[in-house]
Amino acid sequence: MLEFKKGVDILSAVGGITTMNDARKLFAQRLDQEQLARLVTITNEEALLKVANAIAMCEPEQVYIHTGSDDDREKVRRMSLEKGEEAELAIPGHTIHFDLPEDQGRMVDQTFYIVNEDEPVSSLAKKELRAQSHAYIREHMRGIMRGKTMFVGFYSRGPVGAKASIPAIEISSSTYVLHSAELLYRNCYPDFDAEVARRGEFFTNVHSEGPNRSEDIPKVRIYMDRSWQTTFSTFCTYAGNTLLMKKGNHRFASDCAMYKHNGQELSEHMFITGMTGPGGRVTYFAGAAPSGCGKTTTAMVGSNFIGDDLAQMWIEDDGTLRAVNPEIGIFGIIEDVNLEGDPHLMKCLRQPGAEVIFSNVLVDEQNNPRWVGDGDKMPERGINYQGQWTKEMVDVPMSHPNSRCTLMAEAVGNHNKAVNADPAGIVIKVITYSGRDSNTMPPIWVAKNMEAGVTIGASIVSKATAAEIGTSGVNRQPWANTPFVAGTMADYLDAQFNFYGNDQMTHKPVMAGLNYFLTHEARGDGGKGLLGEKKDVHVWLGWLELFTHGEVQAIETPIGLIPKYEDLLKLFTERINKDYPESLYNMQFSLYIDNIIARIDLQDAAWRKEQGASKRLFAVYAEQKAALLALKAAKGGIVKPQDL
Ligand code: SPV
Ligand code: MN
Repeated sequence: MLEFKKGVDILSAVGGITTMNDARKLFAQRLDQEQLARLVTITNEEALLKVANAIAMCEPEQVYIHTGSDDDREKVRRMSLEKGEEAELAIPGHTIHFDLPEDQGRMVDQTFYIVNEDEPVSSLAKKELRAQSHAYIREHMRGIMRGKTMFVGFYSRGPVGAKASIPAIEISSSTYVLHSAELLYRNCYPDFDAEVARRGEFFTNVHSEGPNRSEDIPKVRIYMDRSWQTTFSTFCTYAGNTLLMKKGNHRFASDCAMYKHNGQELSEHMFITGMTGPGGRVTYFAGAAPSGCGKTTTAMVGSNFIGDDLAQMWIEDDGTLRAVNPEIGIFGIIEDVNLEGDPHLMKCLRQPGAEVIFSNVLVDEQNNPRWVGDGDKMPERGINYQGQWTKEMVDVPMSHPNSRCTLMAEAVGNHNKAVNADPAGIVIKVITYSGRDSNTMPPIWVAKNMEAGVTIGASIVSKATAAEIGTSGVNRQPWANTPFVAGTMADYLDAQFNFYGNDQMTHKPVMAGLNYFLTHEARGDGGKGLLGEKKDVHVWLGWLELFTHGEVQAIETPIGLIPKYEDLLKLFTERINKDYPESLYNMQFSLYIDNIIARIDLQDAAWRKEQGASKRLFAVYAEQKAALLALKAAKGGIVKPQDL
């Protein structure tokens, strides 16, 4: 169990401001008239104390309240160029930002949950005792903004007024961080007070890049104070480590879902997208995938793209599962983004019109951004995050594999802005889970019931990617969300069962696994590489859309329901005009029973180490394994769909 507001409030203790009187005195000393006038709009005392303590702790030369106005946005963009945090590229509105070579992904080894004595946390998370974090922050964050301007912005993680939207304050000395915040989140300065009153809570984030030098990298810390819903981040700039309104606050939102609204809400690492089906109906999906596994691409395949990273979900009074996107933009991996697989996004990246921050790509001699897999001829030379790069440096990729593009979702052709702005939320009818699995699960399998659906999420395995520094190998990635869940895995599993199993949810979603990463090598047909291509996602989602409306039948297997060949063939033709031989279908959808059983055994063993993990999960594993063994005895180790 997590207790809120327990232990020393570190921001307040280091800042030393405890009364509104002192806060107002400090504002009068540190803010000019214009900024003071802006702060009048915010009356919530808890929020004002947070801001006052951040100022007292960081000691900036100036404070700038970002109201979200066009003027403020322009000012931050301009300052970012002047400071050199960003530089202009050839296309107007496009800029480049470089993070230090050591700061190219989430620094998992330097990211900690601040915990009170005896507070249990996830076995997959790093924690530090409150006293130690307190000492670190006191030593390294006091005066960290001397000579700099502190920016303070008030945001809503979701449409203002939506049940699961949570307000947040972003405080940083980095113009790049604030520029990104404005592209990715809804500035809700005029509504902030009302939103805090409605939701009864808000999150606070304090970041400073400090001198931004490689030599300070050992001092990088990314702290999440769960008890006080406050993050601290120092000596780094990569948005995943600094713009903590994203993953830092996603972690707090997960705490809220587990410990304040258990069985009523979930905070997921999921895209949200709508697929158009027969008669023009739009069916909305929410799907989880670990970082770097095609979540953005999948999301953009939809006819009504909403978001690519996060979903705040709840059960509405009418019994539907609703979700809002806490974001309004994309901080997407850019490697392998090209015209073929990502036409909508490519338009934003290659043509004028959208405001885009490119990070850690190569800038060529024409001042254009270039990245591995962009589909163009490789440039001779350019500048990347490590400095000069030439084509001869064959062992050094021109762009970092975790290079990113930051832009507003509304710039993307198929984004549905009105739906993303609706506080009523989006009715979600399909939930998907995926990972990088080269040899086991088929491209789609649908859970027979909610318990099996929760089990699909609990059993994601995936290969490590460049989004996280210091990870390698194939790892368990339950719900693709465990890097962001602080509570114990057993608590999280319960929260999942309680949510999907809640009787109030009378309109249950279809729950399915997805896997795009099966290889020829694993199926032994002599070919090389992936069995499918990016655009096949249109078919997988298209089939799920039909299935959800009962318009295609499926084949029953021990692991769930799989599509029939004829239905997929039709969709391959209709949706992407592509040939789909039955031999490929057989490679993709035959059950490789030993692999599947090995996967179940691994999951079962791992979950048994989690104290108090729900028996419901083990029951699903046991049932599936018994059915697989029976099938193997009857039909052999590799079973074709036609033989089921
Ligand atoms: C991810 O890595 O999952 C991202 C980017 O979405 S980050 O902000 O680093 O989490
Ligand atoms: Mn993500």
